[in-house]
Amino acid sequence: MHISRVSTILTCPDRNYLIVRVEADTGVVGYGDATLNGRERPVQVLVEEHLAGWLEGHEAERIEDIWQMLFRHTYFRGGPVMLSALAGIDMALWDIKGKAHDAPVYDLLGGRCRDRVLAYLHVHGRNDEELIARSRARMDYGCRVLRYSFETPDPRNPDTVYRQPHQDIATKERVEVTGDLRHAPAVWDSEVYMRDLIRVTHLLRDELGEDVGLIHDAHERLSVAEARQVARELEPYHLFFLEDPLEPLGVGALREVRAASATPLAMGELYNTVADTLPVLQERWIDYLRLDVTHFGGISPARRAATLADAYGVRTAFHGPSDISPLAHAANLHLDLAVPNFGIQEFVEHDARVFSVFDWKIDMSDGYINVPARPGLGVDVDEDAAARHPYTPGYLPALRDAMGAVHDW
Ligand code: CS2
Ligand code: MG
Repeated sequence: MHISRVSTILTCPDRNYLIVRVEADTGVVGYGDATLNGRERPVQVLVEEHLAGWLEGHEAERIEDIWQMLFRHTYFRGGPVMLSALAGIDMALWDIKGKAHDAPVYDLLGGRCRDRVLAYLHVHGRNDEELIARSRARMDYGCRVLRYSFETPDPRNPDTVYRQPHQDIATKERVEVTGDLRHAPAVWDSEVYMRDLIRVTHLLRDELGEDVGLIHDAHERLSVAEARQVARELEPYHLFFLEDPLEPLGVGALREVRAASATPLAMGELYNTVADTLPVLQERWIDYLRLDVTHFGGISPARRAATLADAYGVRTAFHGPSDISPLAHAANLHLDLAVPNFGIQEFVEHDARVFSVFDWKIDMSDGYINVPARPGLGVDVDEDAAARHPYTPGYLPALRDAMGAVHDW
């Protein structure tokens, strides 16, 4: 079975998704996700103009060989654009292999280590009442672990609200999709946020009790001293984990956050290569590795990194936001079933419009996802529907502090 054609589909049923389509000479078609939020076009050009031609004629089942060739051949390797392109190709090849052998991808990865997948959803509240009510609704739905975010009015300036990024679809107020960078940026004050974080966490524990796992994403907005303080002050509320207390390049400083507190830490959604994960694993600075399968080059390298993490007692918590497509979410779930050191799966529900393009239904009950036993990744793409939703440029918002200086978003 040889690759006969590689192409891309850029579609915006709700937000932008870049799909890589690989066709084999047997007629089998595989799809993979190559979406890089806000930078979709460079990845598309890379796949279509630089990689597709080389792939055509290659044996479709030699996934690792193809991956190594594409990764190393550039010489100037790495980075999110390159690794997202590779991810789209890698996922599509796993999809083809599964379809050709009539097997779900998790079977090709060694088979299921578990029957179902523990997942967490986002919950966002614009005020305390809404946060508590929405958390209770999630718990009534069966959720065992919640990722909470909230909004804090500035005590000195009531017109200003500090809020964390979130993708709580039900609030219909996602902070992560804006028009463009010329729009008035959001503002940020870490001191006000930190004070409110401790207050809100206390409130949630009081109101929701001990039987729900709590996750908070600091989204790389804190300094080392702030991260240390937050991790320590959150300790009494025993979070499931505190996510991204520091930006990824500052990993060395994680040592200090680790030393300051027993709060479990999670990191990894901005890593692109296995080598990026080494310091945090080797030093055991984190408890959960949160790779984004689409920005990490796909299923093949994510599997390698999970194996490495296992050796250091670190579990997986793959990134599952709505800015990657159901193809990537499916890839996550196949890995979740197959890796021994699975921890938890982030799962942001897509807007209903997304399913007009991606035919995929998962069943979540009692806080766990049951993965359907369909061949390949198990997601079908309606290419005509995708064509009806053309690409619409969109970017992440920008964040500035009270002095007007750029702040990590
Ligand atoms: C977030 C993401 O899900 C998460 O943990 O950090 O929503 C992130 O903000 C987006 O993927 C950015 O595109
Ligand atoms: Mg995050």
